[in-house]
Amino acid sequence: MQNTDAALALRSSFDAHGQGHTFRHFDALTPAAREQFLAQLESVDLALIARLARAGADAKQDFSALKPAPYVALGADSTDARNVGEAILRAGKVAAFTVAGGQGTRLGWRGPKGTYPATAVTGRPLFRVFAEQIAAAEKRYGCAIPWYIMTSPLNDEDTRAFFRDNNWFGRNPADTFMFPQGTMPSVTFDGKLMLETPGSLAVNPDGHGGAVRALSASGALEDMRARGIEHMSYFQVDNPLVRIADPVFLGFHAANGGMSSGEMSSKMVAKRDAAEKVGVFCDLGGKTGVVEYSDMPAELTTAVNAHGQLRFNAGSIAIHAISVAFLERLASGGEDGSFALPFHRAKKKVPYWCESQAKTVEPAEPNATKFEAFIFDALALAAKSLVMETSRVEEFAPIKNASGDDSPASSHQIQSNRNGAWLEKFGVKVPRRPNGDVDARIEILAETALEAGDLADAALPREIKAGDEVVL
Ligand code: UD2
Repeated sequence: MQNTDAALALRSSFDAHGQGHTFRHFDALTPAAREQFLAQLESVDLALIARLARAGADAKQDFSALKPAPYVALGADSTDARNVGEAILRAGKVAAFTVAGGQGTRLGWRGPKGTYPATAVTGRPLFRVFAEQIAAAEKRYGCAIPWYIMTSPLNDEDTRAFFRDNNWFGRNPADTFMFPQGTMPSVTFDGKLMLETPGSLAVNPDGHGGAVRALSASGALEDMRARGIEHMSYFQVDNPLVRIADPVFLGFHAANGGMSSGEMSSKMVAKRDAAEKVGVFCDLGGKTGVVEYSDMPAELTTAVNAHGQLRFNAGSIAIHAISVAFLERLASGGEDGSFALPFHRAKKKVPYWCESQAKTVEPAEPNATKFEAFIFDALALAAKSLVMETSRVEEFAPIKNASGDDSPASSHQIQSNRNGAWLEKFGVKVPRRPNGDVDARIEILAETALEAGDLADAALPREIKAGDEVVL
């Protein structure tokens, strides 16, 4: 559209919003580069950026009335929930949904996070772990569990190639649906859009909350409708212990206040300690929601009750069940736009085009504000929501950092601890260190067992020795 009226109109609208500097190098670009840049600029919602930039640092949340959220405690009677969950799985009403659009910068892995070798013995990549679990659940419930994966424009191509190279992990390719999420421009601390190169803006993936728009825009929601899917099992790409088709959780969710009326439900674990970097389920004036760890005031993060336990203890492990009807409602934004997820702001180091050096520069200090939407903000918009407690060792072994907490090493230990505990239930002797950790590497494949009880039919060793590597 270069040199057309539309291009001129776009330029003057950027001028009018104080963002005319983005056209600084425009006239020196090749025709093809101009065309590409104009397409990117056209997708920017200038009014939204202006509003977000104006909201600025003063947009502090009021936490004075914050209370811990209610939840279904570990050990609650789950027989009915399991029956409901198994019924909706058998009826083919459940899809899996992975958010895999993050940049994985903390881990320092050069490919999409889902390609990271995650398991304790065979080093199965995260995507394979999930694919095998979905396949085992499909077999058990005699249904298809279509798998939707949100990538980002930065890793979409590599993610698709990984699935192609691995022959879709033996599942029907038509049952895996990938789509990239959207992006948001980063802005300087005074609200100016930034150039990453003379012909492109600095942008970032728009957060996992971007899933709402991307699920709708990609046709994924329509695809779910056509397949008769009613609920999505939502999980992050970094947790190899996630239970994707958990009948108990899906049952509690779907039967929340009457069959099929649950809109969004979440799993929680008791926080490891006050400093653990997980959001916390809270009662936000009568509605359950998550307050992210970085937003929570320190005095609330560390507050303890009369028993000396953390008062805000319900850590979010980012596992949700979400109804398709609710997502459709969210995607439509509500008649007055009040149903849209808010954007959170974070100060980050964003590579930018340095005029004096005439190249893209990685800043040493945060130089920009990134805007991201979070899926858990949808909880407070749900008519019916529920939080269910689960055991950390059963379901949460995320891989986020290269070392220390939430690292490959800590994840391997938790995986072995979980698998050791499963084996002990069937009388297998498992070596443990004084701190209780299993002193061996144990991997249990999804085809062998999706939960501890499945080991009843498996051929098990009598004893595992310290330092053994075992795959079952
Ligand atoms: C997330 C939660 C935290 C806790 C923790 C549990 C947020 C903001 N915080 O922390 O409360 O539940 O997980 O492990 O979610 N992603 C996208 N697109 C994006 C950004 C992220 O798909 O634009 C995906 C990413 O690939 C990953 C997940 O979202 O699967 C979490 O992202 P993160 O690593 O930024 O979140 P984290 O670990 O700080």
